[in-house]
Amino acid sequence: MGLQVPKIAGAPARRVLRVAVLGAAMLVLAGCSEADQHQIKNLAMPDRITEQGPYTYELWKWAWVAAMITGVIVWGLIFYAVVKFRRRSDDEVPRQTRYNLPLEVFYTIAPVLMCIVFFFHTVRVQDIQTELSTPDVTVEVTGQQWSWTFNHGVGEENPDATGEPGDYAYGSYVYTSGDGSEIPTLVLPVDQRIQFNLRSPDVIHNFGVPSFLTRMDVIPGRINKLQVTPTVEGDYVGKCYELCGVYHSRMLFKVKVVSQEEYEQYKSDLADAGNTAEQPLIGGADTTTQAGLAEDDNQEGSQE
Ligand SMILES: [Cu+2]
Repeated sequence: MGLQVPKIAGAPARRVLRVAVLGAAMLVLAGCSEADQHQIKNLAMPDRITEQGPYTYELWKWAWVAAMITGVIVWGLIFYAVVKFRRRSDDEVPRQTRYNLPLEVFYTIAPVLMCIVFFFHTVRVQDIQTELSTPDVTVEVTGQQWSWTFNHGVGEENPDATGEPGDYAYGSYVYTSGDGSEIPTLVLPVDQRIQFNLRSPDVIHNFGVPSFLTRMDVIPGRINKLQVTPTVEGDYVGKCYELCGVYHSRMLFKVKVVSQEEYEQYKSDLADAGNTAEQPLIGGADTTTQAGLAEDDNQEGSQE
């Protein structure tokens, strides 16, 4: 209705316009592949594959709902004001000072209430994501410039171990470590509560798997602990979420959630390959190579 079509062209031009609009709409819709539709349904979040993931997703979803309700109210008020208080004659000057007490009380209290509700639910979900209970499996993870080392324990687990040197959860370990030419794989058993003990020998990294819908900083000098329970077998990806230096982009890793038998098999394959250690490789002098760099161009970091 608001579109200006040249008068001389008349009806044919309108038809051309209609076809053009229809064509454009079809193109846009056709651009929505199945993957896009899946993304839209997920509100741009990855599929949840852990017990803890859905809590993050629900928080995200309801934040969207709150934002939409706020949007509808604000848009409604804008359009109402535009129409109701439009200028009706050229020399009309509206009264310059005016207020509406109920409206002002509303737009002071509503945002405060929203912040309180958001805060409450954010803390609730954060508590769930950072909760530490007795783990079924403990994996020692080292984020070193510029890759990851994953240490899997062999034998009985001591769930009360602190992870401090001399107090590891297992008596011996098998490990895998990535470097510039190889992206490491983190293999995990399904339906087990897994604790990641996160360590860094150099700078702050951040351990994250999008499908877990959680992540945690990896900070030199301390052990950060994160627990998740993967519930869906499959292949996923993970990465470092902290801009940690020049080769930060190399800090990718693969995640494979497998059955308990496959997990045991994986660990014995690592042992057969000679990747065994009495204590987990936690970086510093223990990290085998300065990942990603040639021997002679080592930078200060994990080889120290
Ligand atoms: Cu990093």
